Amino acid sequence: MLNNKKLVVIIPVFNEEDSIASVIKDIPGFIDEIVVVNNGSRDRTSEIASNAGATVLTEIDKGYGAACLKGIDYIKNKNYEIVVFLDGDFSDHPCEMGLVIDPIIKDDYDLVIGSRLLGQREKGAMLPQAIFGNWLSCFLIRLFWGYRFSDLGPFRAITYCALQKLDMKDRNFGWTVEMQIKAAKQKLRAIEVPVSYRKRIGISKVTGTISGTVKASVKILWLIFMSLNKSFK
Ligand SMILES: Nc1nc2c(ncn2[C@@H]2O[C@H](COP(=O)(O)OP(=O)(O)OP(=O)(O)O)[C@@H](O)[C@H]2O)c(=O)[nH]1
Ligand SMILES: [Mg+2]
Repeated sequence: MLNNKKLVVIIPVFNEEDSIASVIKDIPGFIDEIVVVNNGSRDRTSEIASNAGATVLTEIDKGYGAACLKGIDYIKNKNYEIVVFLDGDFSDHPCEMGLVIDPIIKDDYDLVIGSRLLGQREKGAMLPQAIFGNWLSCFLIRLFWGYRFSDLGPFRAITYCALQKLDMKDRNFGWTVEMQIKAAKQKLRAIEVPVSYRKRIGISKVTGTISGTVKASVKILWLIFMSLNKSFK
């Protein structure tokens, strides 16, 4: 609870047994519930997350977005006012959570993106393909919808009310860009704050692999261009 607002964190994970306990341990005490959504990990991620105090859910369908959607479904009727999304690989600094929540609490923003491009990055933490892909996506969002972002970073906070309005759909790599496009289209009050970023613990699932990078890039660009179509939801 912070300023009388109930807060929840949703963490999608897939085989993150080496990092998930560190992530949970560094989440500030003002967070009311930590929800870890596991997608068929073949390691001890669930057990470790549960022992560290998180609520652990299992999503059968693979995919980052599918896990986030499962978390959103779980929190309905729980009266949370702010939802924070965070990765489970310890690349982001969970102790910086106050930075992404502050603009909502103090200035009434709807959505806050933690920008790794504006913040301190450990050398090699973001690969060149990720930096370029993020730049291109943000350039296109600005061109098509006039909203200026510098990153599609996973560490972000949104009011529950805005999240419901966005009616998120993407079940894999398009999740972060979908949220930003819809925020721009619906003219939500959105802002970025600098966040720190370090090399992940454990094995990369997305930008550190060729197949993950290709699939994510194709999906993100497809979603951006599809979103130009007014009837695309
Ligand atoms: N639930 C779920 N989580 C996933 C899936 N794929 C990736 N993740 C999680 O999503 C987060 C981001 O994946 P990463 O492998 O870190 O991808 P990345 O940040 O682009 O690449 P790195 O630079 O290696 O960190 C991590 O917490 C993963 O465990 C999936 O299919 N399901
Ligand atoms: Mg990562």
